[in-house]
Amino acid sequence: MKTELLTVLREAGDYVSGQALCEKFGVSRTAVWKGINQLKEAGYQIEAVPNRGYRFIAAPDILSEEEIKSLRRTEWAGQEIFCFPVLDSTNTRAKQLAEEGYPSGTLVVAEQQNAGRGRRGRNWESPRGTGIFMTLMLRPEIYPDNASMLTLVAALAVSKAITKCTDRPAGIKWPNDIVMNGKKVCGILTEMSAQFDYVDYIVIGIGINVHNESFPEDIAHMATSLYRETGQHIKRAALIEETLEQLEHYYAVYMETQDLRGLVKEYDAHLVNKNQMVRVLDPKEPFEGKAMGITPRGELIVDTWESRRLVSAGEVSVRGVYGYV
Ligand code: BT5
Repeated sequence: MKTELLTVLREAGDYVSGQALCEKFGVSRTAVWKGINQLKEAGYQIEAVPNRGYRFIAAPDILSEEEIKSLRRTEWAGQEIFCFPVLDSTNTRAKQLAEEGYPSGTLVVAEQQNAGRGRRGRNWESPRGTGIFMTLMLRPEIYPDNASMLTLVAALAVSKAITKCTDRPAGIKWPNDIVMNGKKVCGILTEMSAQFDYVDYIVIGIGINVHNESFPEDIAHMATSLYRETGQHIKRAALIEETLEQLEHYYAVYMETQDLRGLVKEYDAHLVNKNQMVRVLDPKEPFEGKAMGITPRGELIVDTWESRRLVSAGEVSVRGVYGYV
């Protein structure tokens, strides 16, 4: 009921009479009144004027199922939403839901993570209320070999969504970092459960720094937030919705060929490493070269003095020769 009330009031953008709401939901006036009061208690500003009805004024920055669902314009992403005040990691929870049989497109969101994870056992700083910590679970009919490209698909979606919500450019540092003014504002962690020739499920974990005013000393030089970049506190639920919409779009392009051939141009246009000198931290043999763009399989093309090398995500990290980018 709260979700439906919110959706109707939001979409109306004007007064909706108590009577109209009663008729729409087939409930009593008292039930509508109670629903409105619950929304107000949750922090929504809703005006009530006798003889005119209720009017939506503003939403708080909360990550509840109602809030995200009332903004939802997607077809499949986020059809099922689970919001938690605290989790160890949204990726871990999303994997459990996948094991329990929840459908493709299920979304897990947390206000805080106690054990937020980066790649290869690294940590993701996830303090309460500062950011978006979310994981989308998918059950794509693809070969396991093609799955790692979904990280790049998600990166493109997040960078586009950030630009739409903030009006500022957000680039991609290959393969999974979103960068503003040379600092990391978002990281993506894709994990998979697969058999030899098919994928059971994939979870795409996305961490976006939204309201952070500062960062722990060890990452302060390379981390930033949307607030630090824009001076504005944007609404996280709106950014989640935008990200899911963009993901649906780019995912559809990816699924046409199960690779990135339809997205290479757009990805390269966002690639902050492009034409930059990079250091590839290959555990066998680190090397340096100039990043030229990506291949249709999502590898980074690096020109060294001797040859052109293709770097696969997952195996290595890439740093700028002169700093993080
Ligand atoms: C990533 O790993 O960038 C993937 C981060 C994915 C986080 C999301 S949050 C929702 C979901 N649930 C999870 O448990 N994880 C996902 P990687 O490329 O390995 O980068 C990790 C490194 O980024 C760390 O070693 C730090 O140097 C730095 N870092 C940690 N927290 C950060 C933050 N909040 N902002 C910017 N940089 C950070």
